[in-house]
Amino acid sequence: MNLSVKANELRKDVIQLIYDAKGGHIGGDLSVMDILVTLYYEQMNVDPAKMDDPNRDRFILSKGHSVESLYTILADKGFFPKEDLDTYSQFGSKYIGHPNNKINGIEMNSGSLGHGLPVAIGMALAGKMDNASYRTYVVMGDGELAEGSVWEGAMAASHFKLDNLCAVIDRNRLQISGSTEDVMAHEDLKKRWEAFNWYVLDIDGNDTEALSAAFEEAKELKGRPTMILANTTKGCGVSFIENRANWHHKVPTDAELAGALKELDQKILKGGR
Ligand SMILES: Cc1ncc(C[n+]2csc(CCOP(=O)(O)OP(=O)(O)O)c2C)c(N)n1
Ligand SMILES: [Mg+2]
Repeated sequence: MNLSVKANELRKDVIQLIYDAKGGHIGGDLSVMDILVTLYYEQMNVDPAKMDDPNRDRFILSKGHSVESLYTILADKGFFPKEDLDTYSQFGSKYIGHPNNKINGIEMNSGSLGHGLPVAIGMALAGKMDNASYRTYVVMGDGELAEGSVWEGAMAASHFKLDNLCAVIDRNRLQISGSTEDVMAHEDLKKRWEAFNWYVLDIDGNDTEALSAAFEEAKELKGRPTMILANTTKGCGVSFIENRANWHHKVPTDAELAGALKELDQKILKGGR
């Protein structure tokens, strides 16, 4: 499967979903898509019919506001019927604006930033104690790193030598109100995670081949958790959404919807990014 094409097809679904529901975190959905596609279509051992399998890989979308990207993947993979998403964001629907573990495929409620890494560490530690073979994956935002609980997790994961844990930071350099470096500076991010004794890979996070290679490398590593610094573009794939803080949470107009779908169709026709 061409993962870049799949990611752009799902970007179209995300934009349509947000347009129809008149709400959603579009910028972060588009930046994280290649990461999620590489995990769900290539890397992770998760089966929609076996979410009670103790050996399934665990996944937490800690930047829970990007749930629309996860929804389109789970629907496409058959975790629930695609029509369920017609109720997205409607009163009474379980398909709300942040991950909800009442939905097949979702392990943890998230959205309050800073909680995904600590919970993932618990899952990975439990896996070690049980001598289990599953791996645990967690995806965080870069703005999310302003939460102190992330750094408590950074300490704990290396303390417990959690080589069955792979974290990813969607490093799009924007958070809700502007540049991460203006709101709460993070650099030098690589050195910071290395100082906490993580193995750090610094890659192009919108390149599915680079992502595949990084996840494979993490699987081989022993004695330390891996952090993938996935350098992405917020709004990736749509020129007028890319790198603009005001598209963190915004609904496209009719003309913007048409323009966005057209840009993505052109990329799909070209067979990639
Ligand atoms: C604890 C907490 N504080 C504030 C928010 C509000 N909030 C939602 S998204 C967001 C910005 C997150 O930025 P980032 O992690 O960089 O996400 P991305 O750029 O990938 O969308 C904030 C502050 C929240 N969800 N949780
Ligand atoms: Mg960000």
